[in-house]
Amino acid sequence: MKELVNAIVELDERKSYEIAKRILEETRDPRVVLEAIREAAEIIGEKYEKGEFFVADLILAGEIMKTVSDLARQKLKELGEARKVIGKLVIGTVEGDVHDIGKNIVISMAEAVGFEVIDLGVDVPPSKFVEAIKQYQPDIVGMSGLLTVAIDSMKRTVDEITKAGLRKDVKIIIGGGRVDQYACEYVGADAWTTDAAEGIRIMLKWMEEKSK
Ligand code: B12
Repeated sequence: MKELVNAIVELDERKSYEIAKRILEETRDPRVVLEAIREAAEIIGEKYEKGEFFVADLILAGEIMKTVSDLARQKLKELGEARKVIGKLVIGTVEGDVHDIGKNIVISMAEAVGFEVIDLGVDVPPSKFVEAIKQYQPDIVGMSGLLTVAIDSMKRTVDEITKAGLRKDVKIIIGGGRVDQYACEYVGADAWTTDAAEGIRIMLKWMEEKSK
């Protein structure tokens, strides 16, 4: 795994792709690759903060992480194929934020455990979340955001959902690097996480409670 983290941080796309492919062939465990992406993102974020990396590096890093996570997502899809639908999830990256690598990992994991997922994409305004809840009647709404300003977007989105009279119909989970318990309470969400696997566990628990 360390080898993959290093290759991503060195911004070597070909090497990252090859190592990820080898890990998936040898272990058949996409979590190893996803964990490497997480670790690499932390290091890249720190380098950006220190001024060692620039926006161009972030863009390249984003592309490499996307290539590698697509490989892991493909594997997750294969592993989850035969499952029946257990619930419906509407998810999007909130308004003002275009980071979507984490969101897409959550989508793959959710699909792998049996959720039907409606992906609203990135930079999603509150009104689009509201429309999607009316149209698809999901059990859960997931909001992703990595920028500090995304927290306010999440709050505006939850407020709009409440104003539309839909808040009681859905559970809301927020995720991404900037969220914590304080943000969760401020936003008015039901749960928060910075880890996709934990997010899936929370969603599965909600579906289990609902089916009782
Ligand atoms: C790659 C990257 C980019 C790429 C994004 C490409 C893409 N398609 O997503 C590009 C180049 C576009 C980009 C742009 C910018 N970025 Co940027 N970016 C990053 C970087 C390096 C990695 C993000 C990433 O993909 N991480 C890997 C994924 C797997 O992690 P994750 O998203 O946290 O997701 C995990 C969990 O949080 C969780 N999760 C996520 N969402 C959800 C949702 C739900 C419902 C659940 C359950 C779970 C969940 O599951 C995932 C897996 O476990 C981070 C650094 C960092 N440490 O995060 C900076 C970072 C987020 N970016 C930053 C900044 C400043 C910017 C720019 C403003 C730069 C600029 N000057 O233009 C722009 C903003 C553009 C915008 N409007 O959104 C800052 C944010 C600072 C802040 N506090 O606001 C960071 C933290 C870098 C830094 N240290 O300064 N960026």
